[in-house]
Amino acid sequence: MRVMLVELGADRDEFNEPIALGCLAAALRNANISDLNVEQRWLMLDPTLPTVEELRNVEVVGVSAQIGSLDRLDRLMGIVAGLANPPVVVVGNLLATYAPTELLRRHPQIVCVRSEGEVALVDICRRRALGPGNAEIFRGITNVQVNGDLLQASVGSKAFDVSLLPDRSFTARVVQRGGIVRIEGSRGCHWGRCEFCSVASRFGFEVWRPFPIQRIVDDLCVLSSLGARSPYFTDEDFFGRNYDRAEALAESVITAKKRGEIDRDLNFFVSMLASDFRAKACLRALEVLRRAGLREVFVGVEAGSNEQLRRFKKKARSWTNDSAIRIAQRLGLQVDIGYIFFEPHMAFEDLTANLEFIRSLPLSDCDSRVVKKLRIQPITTSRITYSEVVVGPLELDRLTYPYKFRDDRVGTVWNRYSEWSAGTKQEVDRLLGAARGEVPSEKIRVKLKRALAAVRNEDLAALELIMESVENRSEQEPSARGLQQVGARKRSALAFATSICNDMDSAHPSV
Ligand code: B12
Ligand code: SF4
Repeated sequence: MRVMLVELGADRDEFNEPIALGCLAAALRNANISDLNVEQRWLMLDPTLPTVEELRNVEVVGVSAQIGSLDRLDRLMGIVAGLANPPVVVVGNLLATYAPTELLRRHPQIVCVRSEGEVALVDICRRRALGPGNAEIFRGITNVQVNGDLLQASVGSKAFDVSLLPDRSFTARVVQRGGIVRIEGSRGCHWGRCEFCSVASRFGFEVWRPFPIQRIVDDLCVLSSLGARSPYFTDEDFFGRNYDRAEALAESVITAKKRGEIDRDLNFFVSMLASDFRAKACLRALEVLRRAGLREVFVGVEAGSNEQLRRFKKKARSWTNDSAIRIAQRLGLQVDIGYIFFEPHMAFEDLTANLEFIRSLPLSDCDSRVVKKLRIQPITTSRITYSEVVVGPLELDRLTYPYKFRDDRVGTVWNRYSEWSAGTKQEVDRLLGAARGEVPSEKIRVKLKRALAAVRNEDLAALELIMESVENRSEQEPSARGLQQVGARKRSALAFATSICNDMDSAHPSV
């Protein structure tokens, strides 16, 4: 039986290892389906869609559809339509998870798998292996959680073997291209309540599932042998409040490094909650993790305004966030943050609080874009909370609802800022990807991160000028000369960051 897995790629110029494909390929190969042949295609590596010829004897096509991949999905469905005996097309990942109804309206012949795909895809392939028609029963939305029963509608499967290592067919090429190698240590989030976040609709409320320590260490050994030196943990909540487990994991990594099973220089990145820093056991674990190679932590700060944090139902207030960042830095870790500067219900004062807060943080290594607006995502509580500001239907390919700001002045600031910053997004995305990925040396990463921090500071300077002019109700273009000057500084900061990135590209071995 031939199965083709296709990762359609994103519209960002980041070279992220398609770990979902690796998980699905491993689950299929582990499933004892007779004569199974699994091929994997990643359009970021080879942008050509599979042809009619290539698809001719394929029985199941598993498509991973992220934000910004809809045009490729449409084209793929066009190719499939040209086949006399079309395969079963199973679509998973973000578009299928968060907008299955809209996707099925567009392509009624597909099977949409919400959330995790390991169990569902194996089951669909098993059915298909019994002969054409058998997979037909899956048509429509599937959360297959088999346990003897089909189409049992619950999200967040516990039924698959979490000790199974993902297939790593693409890792070596990701390393060669200076891309981002991904690894999983857990799934879900113990908090799961943040208004804007979709983690609960994927895994269930307050569900956090750790992977076995040995699996993570084994996976790191494989990555290390493939040349990866800076894997990125995709976990939304690396600790899951289980700090002793994290410490034990760190000890195991240290041992594996001593034994030469993991390269001594391997370092890694994790995402954590600001509230974690309040637990003594977490600080202990962080110390051991740092010795094991923890380089950087990402903290979802999201806002400086406590009103906004309360509306977001974050498990932190501005003081929790402030002290988290300072503690992380004292421990010698690089810190990156998530920040949702603009929110539809905010007052102008919240904008000011957000600007003051971000300026007060010692964020020399934070490379992320910080002037962003909230995305109202489907299947989140924010869709209900903000329903009165939503002004149109779901934008399927972006997975967001368009909205207006309650305070017109906030809306004006956002529009003027967006206009000012338009045009540099692709370039910044490429630089961000390079700073997060495999690098020729950690010194260069730090240099690039600092250069990106300088770009971010110019964004804040422009925002401040725009806010001042809107607050003073200036009829004029917002301090046009000042903005031009900031724009010129931003361009030169970007040129500097780009030169570092180009040096990095030439230092990577050729592909
Ligand atoms: C790495 C990452 C990124 C990277 C790379 C993204 C990329 N395009 O590759 C970067 C930093 C660029 C990024 C950016 C953004 N991201 Co992001 N990101 C992640 C993160 C942390 C890891 C993804 C991952 O590798 N997971 C591990 C793999 C194994 O899981 P998976 O991909 O979900 O695959 C499973 C299922 O989806 C399913 N599946 C997948 N493919 C298929 C195919 C078939 C056939 C089947 C059956 C099943 C199936 O089975 C897989 C195994 O169980 C997730 C959080 C998370 N932990 O998933 C957020 C996440 C995906 N990101 C999110 C968001 C919001 C964004 C941004 C919009 C943020 C912003 N404001 O700019 C941008 C969008 C950029 C873009 N245009 O794509 C949200 C998406 C929510 C939503 N409803 O849209 C997530 C879920 C975080 C969150 N909790 O809110 N992101
Ligand atoms: S802490 Fe992070 S992952 Fe958890 S619900 Fe909030 S935003 Fe989502």
